[in-house]
Amino acid sequence: MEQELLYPVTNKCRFDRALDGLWEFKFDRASQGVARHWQEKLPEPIDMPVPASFNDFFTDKDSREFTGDFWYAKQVFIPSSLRGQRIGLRFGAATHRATVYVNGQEIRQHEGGFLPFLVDLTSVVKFDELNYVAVKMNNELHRDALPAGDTAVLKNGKKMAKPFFDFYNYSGLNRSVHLIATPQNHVVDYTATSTLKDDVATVHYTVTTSQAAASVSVTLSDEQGQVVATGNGRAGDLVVQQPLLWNVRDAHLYTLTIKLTANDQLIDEYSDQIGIRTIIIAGHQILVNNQPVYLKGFGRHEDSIYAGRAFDLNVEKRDFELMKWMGANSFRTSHYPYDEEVYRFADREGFLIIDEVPAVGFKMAAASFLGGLDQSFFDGDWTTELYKKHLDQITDMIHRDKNHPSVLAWSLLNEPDTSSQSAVPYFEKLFADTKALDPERRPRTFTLNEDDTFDTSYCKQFPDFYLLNRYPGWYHKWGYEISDGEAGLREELDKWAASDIDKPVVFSEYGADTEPGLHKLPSVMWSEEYQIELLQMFNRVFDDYDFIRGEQPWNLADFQTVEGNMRVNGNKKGLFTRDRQPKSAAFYLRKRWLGIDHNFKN
Ligand code: CKX
Repeated sequence: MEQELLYPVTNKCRFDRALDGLWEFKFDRASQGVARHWQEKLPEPIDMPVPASFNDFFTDKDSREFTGDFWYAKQVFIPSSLRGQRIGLRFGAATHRATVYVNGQEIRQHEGGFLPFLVDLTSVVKFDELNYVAVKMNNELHRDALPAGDTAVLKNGKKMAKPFFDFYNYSGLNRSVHLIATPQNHVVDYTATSTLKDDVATVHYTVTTSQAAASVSVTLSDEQGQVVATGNGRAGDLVVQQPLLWNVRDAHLYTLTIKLTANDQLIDEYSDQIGIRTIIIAGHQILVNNQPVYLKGFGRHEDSIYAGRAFDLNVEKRDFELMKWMGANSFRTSHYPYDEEVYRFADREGFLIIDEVPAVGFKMAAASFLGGLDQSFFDGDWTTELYKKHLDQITDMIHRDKNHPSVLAWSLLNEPDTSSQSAVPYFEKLFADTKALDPERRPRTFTLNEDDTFDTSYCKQFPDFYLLNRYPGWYHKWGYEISDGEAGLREELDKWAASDIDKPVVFSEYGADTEPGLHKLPSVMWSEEYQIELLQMFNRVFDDYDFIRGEQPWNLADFQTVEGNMRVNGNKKGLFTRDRQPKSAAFYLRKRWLGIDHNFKN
């Protein structure tokens, strides 16, 4: 049960209840909690909302900046109506690591702050009673963990997170915790991949069940609820005549229903929405349903005022309305897999997602105000342990997100240091070990940071298409030198153009920190006018190179980071402010994007 990641549903055979609300909470500064049996009852706990990061609720800096062990707990009533079923707790995200206790017993540990895990408590449940769920968590950063960083100990003995990445180390139960129950024999997982020929689609499905017994039947229904295809067995093909395809910004979804029966008795049922579409990289084109697409979108963050990195349905709805207003059609889950609701939004709205694991900070001294030493990250003696966790999280991300039509590609790292030969063995193994994880074999890539150019990166041979993070006009050749920045960018792109590489290039980051409301004529950096001028420069360049097949400026909205002499209460490169209001550049870019189709350059 603990490897299962299917999205929880309630139906005739399954039970699902979100445990959102106030939980008990306590910092464990001395890591004495287990020794003091906090797993049986937290002493003098405070209230803490879930889902939420704990950091920004506090008014004292020691609590906001807390780094170390901390605990959540909740009394959970489990009705006897669930007796005989598999009982589990599904954590959407526990950042960054957690040990779960139920009624004082340790059940399971998990590391990875941005992907779900299941805790099987069938053997310890007390029915028709309150069960004490306690979660010991830790948010320390390490070089052999994702996302990478250090944990310093200040002279006053307090620990402090030193991230090698540019987003605040928000921690806690950042996504919902669900109490779930499934039949003993149940659907553990399914896959659905489509092929198209003329006007006929074939959806190849596979179903995994927890026990061999029982027969499997599958139906595919259209948006009107009409059954358009049926299948029997744990694998098969569902043939759909004149399918309503899932297209970019024109999404159509089908409902796949899987039933487990024995002696004509329904044992288990699981339904999910899928889309019929294909994804191919052909030369420097990205094809969806054999039609070229041009990505217009954003790098984003799960970041909002008060709840930090928690998933907030309200913020997500606003973000999708803003992206639609912009005429966008895509985004990257920078720099970690987002809450599953985000992918369901994208499935319904026809957005393409580049799904990214939190392999970020794999570069020492990514920026001066971030910690780190001056050596190649992949020369470090931490890479063996890191690799295991890295592959684990890629495996879980693909396992969780593989059936979403919105998922276009997998980003296996953000801005790793590939400017030294020592990175190559790590990448060779990573791209080999992840090749067969996705039944649909979607493209795999990673973002190249601005120091890792056509000339300096040793890892150009690995991506199926390129994601370039480039900052002329900001981190180099800034201000009045921006024209030299443009020339330098064109110089690099001319090398890509002249090379024998024929793959799509997408600009996955470019931008300028912009203080909302600061206006200057003529422009100066940080002003709204400068942000527009910088975007104008990049757009001029994009339109001159046919192999550039996408533009995703950094970032959709301003977001919180560590304190630093280059951060004014966070990163201000958003097209929108942190409370989701437009800067002038949003109107400029909207005009451009509403003027170019989703199949621009074709
Ligand atoms: N790239 C030159 C990663 C993002 C940061 C962005 C920035 C850097 C740019 C590196 O997570 O926010 O510094 O704005």
